[in-house]
Amino acid sequence: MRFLRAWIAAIVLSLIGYLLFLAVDLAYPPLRLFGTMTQLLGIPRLFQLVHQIFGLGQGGKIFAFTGVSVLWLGGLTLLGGLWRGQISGLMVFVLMLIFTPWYVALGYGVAFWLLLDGVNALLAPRRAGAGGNTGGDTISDTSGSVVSPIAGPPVKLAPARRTPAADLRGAGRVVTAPDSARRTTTALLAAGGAVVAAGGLSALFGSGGETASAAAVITPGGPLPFGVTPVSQWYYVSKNLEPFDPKVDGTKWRLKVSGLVRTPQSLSLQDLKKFTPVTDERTLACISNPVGGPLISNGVWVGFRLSELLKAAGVQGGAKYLIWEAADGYTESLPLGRALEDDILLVHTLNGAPLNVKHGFPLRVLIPGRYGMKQPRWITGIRLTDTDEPGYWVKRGWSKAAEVELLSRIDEPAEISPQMKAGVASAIRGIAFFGDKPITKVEVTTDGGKTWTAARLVTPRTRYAWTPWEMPFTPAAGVYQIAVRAFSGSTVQKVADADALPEGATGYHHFIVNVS
Ligand SMILES: Nc1nc2c(c(=O)[nH]1)N[C@H]1C(S)=C(S)[C@@H](COP(=O)(O)O)O[C@H]1N2
Ligand SMILES: [Mo]
Repeated sequence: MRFLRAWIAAIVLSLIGYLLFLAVDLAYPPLRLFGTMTQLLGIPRLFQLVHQIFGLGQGGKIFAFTGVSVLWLGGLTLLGGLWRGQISGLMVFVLMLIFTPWYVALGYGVAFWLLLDGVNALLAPRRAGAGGNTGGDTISDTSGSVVSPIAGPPVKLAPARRTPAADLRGAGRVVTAPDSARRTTTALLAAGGAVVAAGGLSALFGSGGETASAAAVITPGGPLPFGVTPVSQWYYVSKNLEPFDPKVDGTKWRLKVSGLVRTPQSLSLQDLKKFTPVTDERTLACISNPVGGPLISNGVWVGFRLSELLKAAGVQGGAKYLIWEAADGYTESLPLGRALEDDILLVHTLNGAPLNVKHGFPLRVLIPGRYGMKQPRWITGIRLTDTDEPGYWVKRGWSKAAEVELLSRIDEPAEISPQMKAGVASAIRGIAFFGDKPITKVEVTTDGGKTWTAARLVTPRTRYAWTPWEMPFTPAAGVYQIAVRAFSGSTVQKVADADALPEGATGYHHFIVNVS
């Protein structure tokens, strides 16, 4: 019963905490715990293990967050069940110092203490020693007296055990009715807590994602140009669980330009219109994309040049780094020299529609040649500094520069159960990409690398878009080991297999096709 009451207190505390998180952005412990745990993914073996078990995308994160929730609620229940309010509160405070600021830890410690005492006072059986089974339920002080959890002076415990006389006097029966009522209430509240916890988790992972991406459904006046990824199929990677991605209010949003600038700026979405619009087709790739993986997309963006904004703000002499700030607390940095080049775009439109929540509304940055981790979404601030402040993933062991590796991928036939019919004229197709550098040649093998044939390249419309390629193929029945490799001038795609962490995956995309 003590544990059930602690469970109720834990649920109430979590609910209050979550409301505070929504209302005033107070750090939410389960989310903090989750953030601390993602740091562990900086350990290569762990990262690989998690990705092997759960694949890419949100699967691993959902598992981790569920684990964290269980840990959080279970931990509170255990603490609250083992010790009385004050001690439990103190333990909560001390343990939370590991992953939250001290004032949050203090607030939660005190709140849990009060909640636990409150719940115990309301729901604990009131028999002061009348029943032999109440020892665990009463709060006893060292003098052996029992402090009534309700109110009033401590009651001296005369006999420690129930006496037959007490039974005869009916003492036991007098309290039986309210006790069972309390027991029922406790059970109901505890069950309610379980429903709330389950509901919370399913709301988090169920429909939440769909509503967030519903805004992505766009009808651009016709079919997209060849090789452009529809927003609905755009890859998605986030440090946040999708329901916790920031939902920015466009009317209140400001882009702050601060630090070592002559004229600090605070720009509304309207203000951005004064910058010269630039439209460009660009490919974005995630550093954790494995060889042949899906975490790469290509779109048509509209925005303006970072260099124009920096000119308006006026860069001060001592500035050496540009620090990006984002609505979700994500940060990244870039040496100022790179930041001043005019190929960096701040974009608000993808494939003809404003960025949706998932992909960075209202503004994100595109930096050619770098992986997605260097390019924050939901940006809120640009700060110029004289010292570097390593970014979110850099602090967790990922590449500092995060420059895109030369890569190529086979899309047709599909790697998962590839189907090709003997004697039917078909083609092997795919894409190749090298960030800000051009693809000059793509070669395909169907015999495990004994011979290579040059594929036909589809010249990209812009410099920073991927290069589609295809090779006609009319196979006879048999088993084919197909693979692809790309070239950029004298640079050849790395043949050695390397894991994504820390510099991005390398190696050839290859698999076996059975033709019958
Ligand atoms: N604010 C913010 N920006 C971010 C991230 C993030 O978690 N928060 N993730 C980065 C990573 S690792 C990648 S690969 C791209 C993914 O962008 P997309 O999901 O729109 O494809 O966003 C980048 N920008
Ligand atoms: Mo990424």
